[in-house]
Amino acid sequence: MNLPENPLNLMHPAAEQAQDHVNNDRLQNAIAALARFGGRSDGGVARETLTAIDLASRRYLIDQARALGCEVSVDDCANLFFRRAGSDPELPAVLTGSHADTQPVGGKLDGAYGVLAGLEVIAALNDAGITTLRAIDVVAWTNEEGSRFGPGAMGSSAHVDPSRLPGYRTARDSDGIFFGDALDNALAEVADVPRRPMPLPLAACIELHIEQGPVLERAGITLGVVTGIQAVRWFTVTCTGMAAHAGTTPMNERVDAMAAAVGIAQQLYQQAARESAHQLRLTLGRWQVSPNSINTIPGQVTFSVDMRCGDDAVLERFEHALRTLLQNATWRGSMTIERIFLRAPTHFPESMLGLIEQGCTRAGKAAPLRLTSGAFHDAMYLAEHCPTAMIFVPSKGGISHNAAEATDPQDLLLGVQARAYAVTALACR
Ligand code: HGY
Ligand code: MN
Ligand code: MN
Repeated sequence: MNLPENPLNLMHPAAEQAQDHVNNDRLQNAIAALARFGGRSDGGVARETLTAIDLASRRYLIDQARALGCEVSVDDCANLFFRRAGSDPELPAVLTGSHADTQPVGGKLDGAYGVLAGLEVIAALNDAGITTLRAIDVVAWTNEEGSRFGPGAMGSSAHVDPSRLPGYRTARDSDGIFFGDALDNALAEVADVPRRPMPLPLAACIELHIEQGPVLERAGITLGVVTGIQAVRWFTVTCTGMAAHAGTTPMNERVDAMAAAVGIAQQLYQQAARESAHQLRLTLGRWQVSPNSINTIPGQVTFSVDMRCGDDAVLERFEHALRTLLQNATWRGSMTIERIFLRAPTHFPESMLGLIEQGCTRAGKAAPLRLTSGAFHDAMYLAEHCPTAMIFVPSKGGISHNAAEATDPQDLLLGVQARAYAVTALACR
């Protein structure tokens, strides 16, 4: 049987056209423009969720989407949706996009690339004059990072299961502001935008994101087909002792919260080293000390625990070890633990991976690499709602959650082209 010259070419003509109309200058200009919202002198971006800067960036995205002819809507968790209509309004839409909030010191691409690439796909479809059967929704999820209000991925998880939202509203940031109040303020700022119910039925979801790790770069391969996302758990541990004078209090009479916290931390790192064969990753990223004075013995220390692993049983074992450490601590003060985030491993369906591979192969003219995501993403919740997949592009030096985060512009282009192909193919069936 004579196979067509390039079987991919006969797969999705509209998808090829969309892929070929992606415009790199437009994409790079969009990335630079959004990065100005919270832009830092070191080239990084500080745009934490629902801050004034984030709200300003949302208004910018709404204006950009409307200029592309999109219909804009917002749900009860302030997730923004930019819709390009399809020919059959009854059919569930294809969702793409990511998040626009950043870490306190983030980069220009984490999340933002995925949102702006979604708008670029719409611009490419407009340029190509393509009408898809299904609508395409580009989403900007609220609070994916979880750095200001924990847990992460609040917007996407609340969208697929609204029963989560009341609990999220009680989360507080380090200034004591409730997420619920920040959310109400954000919704008031977009009172002109129609509200949409959550969840809405969706045909499929594709998220495009930077890898934020070293795998693609070390493999020398530009495009990644993400097969799944590792499990994650977050905790806050609080050690409460007694504040006292640094100079007058003998060492053996202290109830020093920092000494206790550091002792627990050291034992956690030793436990993590024992699990290194399972690639367990431990981060104690945020410390709050009270009264945080150079010459007062800390009365209270709260620190965060972020643990990740592809094998949930390892996290279960590690959490048990952490709780046992706290229970057995021989100390006159008190220690409490609160789990604020738990997500089991995510696996994306093979049916989606094949299409993503087609789009990546045609864009990159080379086979993409299959890999698991070390970072979590909103796609981990969408995967429980509709057929979902992710595309990665490399991060230079594997660096992210850092002002130095960067990806080669040509790699960014290929990622958008791969996504344009897959999203269009899904929206035409
Ligand atoms: O923490 C994460 O994995 C994501 O980048 N917010
Ligand atoms: Mn992200
Ligand atoms: Mn991130």
